[in-house]
Formats: sequence, C-alpha cells, structure tokens
Amino acid sequence: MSSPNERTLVLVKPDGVSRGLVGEVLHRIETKGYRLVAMDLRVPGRDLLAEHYAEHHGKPFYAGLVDFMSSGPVVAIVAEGQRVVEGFRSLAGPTDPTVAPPGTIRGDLGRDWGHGITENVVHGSDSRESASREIKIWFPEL
Ligand code: DAT
Ligand code: MG
Repeated sequence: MSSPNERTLVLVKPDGVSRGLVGEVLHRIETKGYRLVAMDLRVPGRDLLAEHYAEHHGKPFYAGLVDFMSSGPVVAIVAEGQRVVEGFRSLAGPTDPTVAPPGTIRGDLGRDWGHGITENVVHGSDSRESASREIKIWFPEL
C-alpha cells in the first residue's frame, strides 16, 4: 500500500559528490515534487556499509562496492511522498549507467569510467521494507 508519508533513502554516491552532482540530484527530487526530510554529508564506515549492503554479502562485486562507497563523502537523503520508493527508482534508472536510458539520473549523469566497479551516481531503496530498514541505518534518530 502507498501512503502520503512514504519515505525512501537516497544516497548520492562518492562519484556523484566528487563530480559536483549533488545539486542536480536534489533538483530532480525536488522538481519531481518529493519533500526532503533529512540530509547529511558523511564518509560512511565499513560497518555501516556492511549493514546497508547486507543483501550483497558474498557476491563477487561486494568488496569493490564497499571500497568504492567508503572512498569519500556521500550525501544521504530521506525523501518523502506518495509512492516515492518507486518514483525515485524511476528517476534513478537501471543499475548499469552505460545503458540506463537518457532522462534518468544514471543515464544522463553516469558512465563506465573503467575502474572495474559500477559507479552509478545514486542509490535508491528498492521497496518500502528496504527503505524503512535503510533509513534506520543512516538516520537512527528519525
Ligand atoms: P541498484 O543500486 O540498482 O539497486 P543492486 O542493489 O543490485 O543495484 O546493487 C547495488 C550496487 O552494487 C549497484 O548500484 C552497483 C553494484 N552492482 C550491482 N550489481 C553489480 C554487478 N553485477 N557488478 C558490479 N557491481 C554491481
Ligand atoms: Mg539495490
């Protein structure tokens, strides 16, 4: 079920922050009509990332993913609005930025930089259950 105060966790990943794309990502969230509830710039520790990416433990890309995500500051954002989980996933586009359609954040702003890891600018929770779990990890005070 959707609800007017549905929330999602968005991360502007280290590639997005270092390339100066925080404003662009916020602009897309705001112009879509979602409300910003919380925002924080920080370098995530490996323990926090292990919790955040628990579903990917043991996969071949896991170590590279955690190295990348802990390589610099990220901006963690909680956004709110009816069907925001699905809506932000649609704004973000598919995982691989090389083939993500133009018009999406990953399609417009991301590419393969040849670093052997998927740098795709943003994270967005994939379900209401994931959103609630991830928001507790990043913003336990909410
Ligand atoms: P998404 O971020 O689109 O929800 P995911 O949850 O499956 O994708 O994976 C989390 C991140 O891990 C993703 O943004 C980039 C990286 N990743 C996923 N699958 C990968 C793969 N096959 N090879 C390399 N990196 C991958
Ligand atoms: Mg995911």
